[in-house]
Amino acid sequence: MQFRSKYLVAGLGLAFFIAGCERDLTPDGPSLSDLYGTFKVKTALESSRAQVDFSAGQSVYFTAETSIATDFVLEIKGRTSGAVKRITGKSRTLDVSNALWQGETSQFPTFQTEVCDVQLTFPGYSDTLTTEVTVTGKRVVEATILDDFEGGISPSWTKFIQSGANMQFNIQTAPPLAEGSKYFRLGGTVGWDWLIGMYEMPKANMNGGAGFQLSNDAEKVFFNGVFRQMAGLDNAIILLQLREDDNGDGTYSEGSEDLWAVEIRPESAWELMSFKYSDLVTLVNGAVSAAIGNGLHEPEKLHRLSILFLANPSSGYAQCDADMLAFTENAPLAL
Ligand SMILES: [Ca+2]
Ligand SMILES: [Ca+2]
Ligand SMILES: [Ca+2]
Repeated sequence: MQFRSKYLVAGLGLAFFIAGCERDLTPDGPSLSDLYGTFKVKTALESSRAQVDFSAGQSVYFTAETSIATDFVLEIKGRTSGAVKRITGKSRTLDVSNALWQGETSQFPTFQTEVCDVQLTFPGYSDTLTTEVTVTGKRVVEATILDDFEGGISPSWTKFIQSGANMQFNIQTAPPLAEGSKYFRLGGTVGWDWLIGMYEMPKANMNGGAGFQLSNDAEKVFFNGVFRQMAGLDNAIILLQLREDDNGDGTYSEGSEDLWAVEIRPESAWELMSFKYSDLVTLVNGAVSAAIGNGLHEPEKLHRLSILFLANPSSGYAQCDADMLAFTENAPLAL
């Protein structure tokens, strides 16, 4: 009945007629007055709380109201980090259902504890609404983290690096950042082999030897990482390999047990990529092939994870950066 009182006040008899027709035509859809009125901001943008501690499980939502349903772009920007969270939609009102923020990032880096400027715009209209919210605690990542590189390169990795030219495989801190304040650089020139370097995380190095402790449901397990490639280059391949101890004898038998893989070819901007375990394939020289082992995706049998950094040996220097390598369950990682 809200629109009735609105139009009674406005004295628009015609609107009554339109609204009456609309109810017959689209009983469940938005009212015509929501769609075809004159655009006007009715309630300013507000934050549901001035301070939000994501580490304590808090979240924040934003409210605003316009006269008609319209496309909106809500952008939250960290004043210190430059991190951006973007929420888009089409509605007459912003509320907890369509403007909720739980500390995650749309555009890296991740948010710090900092003041964030919040801006609401409406494509096609000039109105810009603003407010602020202060992050007092960072989002807690629910994941089995292999490495976030914040403390250097984890000692749990074993590595093999070719003796090529301009070899990297080191920690970087120069912006633009991805997660936190450090990330890992893979780079080098190897003129005689596709392999430039390789890092492996054996099960024996995880959780004091207890292993990765992943779910046995391959539909629910995701490998995640944030990656980018040096601008102007496109020759790098990050090959992720997951070896399974199919027969449970404690070792991986080359050539007779499953080896799942995915090739990652990052763009120049940081991107969070997630791969569902059950989508991983067997690759032989880059081509999808028949499974080597029992052919079952069995995350609980993961024996070791390998990250191979490759490039065509004739293509010269190759370089990628990586951050926040982690497994998640039930959903891809959100940072
Ligand atoms: Ca990091
Ligand atoms: Ca085995
Ligand atoms: Ca298997």
